[in-house]
Amino acid sequence: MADTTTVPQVPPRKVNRLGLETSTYRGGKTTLCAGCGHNAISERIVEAFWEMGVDGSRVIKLSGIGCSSKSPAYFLGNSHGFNAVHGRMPSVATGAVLANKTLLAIGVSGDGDTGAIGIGQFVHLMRRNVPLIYIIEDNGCYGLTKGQFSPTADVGSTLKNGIVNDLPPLDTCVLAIELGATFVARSFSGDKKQLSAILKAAVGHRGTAMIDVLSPCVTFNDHEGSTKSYAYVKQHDDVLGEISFVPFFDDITVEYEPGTTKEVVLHDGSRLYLKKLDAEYDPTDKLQALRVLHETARRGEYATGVLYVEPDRDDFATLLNTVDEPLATLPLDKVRPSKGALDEIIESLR
Ligand SMILES: Cc1ncc(C[n+]2csc(CCOP(=O)(O)OP(=O)(O)O)c2C)c(N)n1
Ligand code: SF4
Ligand SMILES: [Mg+2]
Repeated sequence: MADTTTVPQVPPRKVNRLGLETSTYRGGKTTLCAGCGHNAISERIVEAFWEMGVDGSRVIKLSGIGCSSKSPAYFLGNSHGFNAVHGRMPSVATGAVLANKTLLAIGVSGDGDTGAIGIGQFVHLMRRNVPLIYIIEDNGCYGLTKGQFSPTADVGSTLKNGIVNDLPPLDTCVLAIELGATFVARSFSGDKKQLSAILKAAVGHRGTAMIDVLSPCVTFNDHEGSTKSYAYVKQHDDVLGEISFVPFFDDITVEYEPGTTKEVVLHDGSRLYLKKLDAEYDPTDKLQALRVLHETARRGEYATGVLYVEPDRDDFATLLNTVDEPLATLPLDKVRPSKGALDEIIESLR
């Protein structure tokens, strides 16, 4: 009798250019609240790093303290990690990338971690153009300590118990542009397509890529009266443009209409395409970026997209001319003067 059993079809494994599946880019199971915007951001990081074919063993993840700062535990499980003190991640990140130029660094902070206790460190990180993707998971509150207002909470927004915020907010994008960051973007945790394109472009950038991601806290800041809730952001999101991103290892085949799309060549040869709403929008124009941010803020809106890019400035490690080889693997004779050289110095001081 003929064999009628059919062999079940196994779908082909979807792998990236390193032959890895997305599962390699995941981390531990999240302990954040279900629906927290921070979880969606971790998902986008997993996707973007997988799509870019980043080697996880070359990545260092850094963070401070907060629900947001717990996120690196939930992505890139095969990478190096350092959970710093509250607001002090920038100095640890600076040390790490100076000691090892071969690392790709990604830092996750919160609006409290960055805008309150860590504001001094943030300022110097931005002006130094440290090669680091710096993500602020911005929910307008201190989620981990039960939802107090953070420095990015808008005037007039309310806590769950009705208390009204009467202090003006910091705009981290305005600050980053003013301070010298060379890639500044804002997105929304619920906008998969835009956030994914921005993250991929940030991976291709050499210098500080500062991304402020509006990320509603569903437990303490997703109610009426909050300007960082899902409903509010969806209604007041002024998208700057549709972004296409082509990694440098792919053929550049993206279609775009001349005159409506801005092409930006990133440091590693990757290209970022911004489809502009406003034909005048040029992400390399610093003054325009600041004007757009101020104008949208005045209307109670958030401009989202890549707001500013300066692809050609030297990053901090290049500026300091640090060695290419990681300090940890440099042989002793390269990091310590020989006895003869030391004796000579001592002799010259007599
Ligand atoms: C030195 C120090 N001060 C205060 C705290 C308490 N604390 C922990 S997290 C946090 C705020 C976190 O807010 P944010 O950075 O916005 O993160 P979120 O939890 O909202 O994601 C504060 C004040 C601390 N851990 N260490
Ligand atoms: S408290 Fe808020 S910020 Fe923290 S995990 Fe829950 S939803 Fe997210
Ligand atoms: Mg917060």
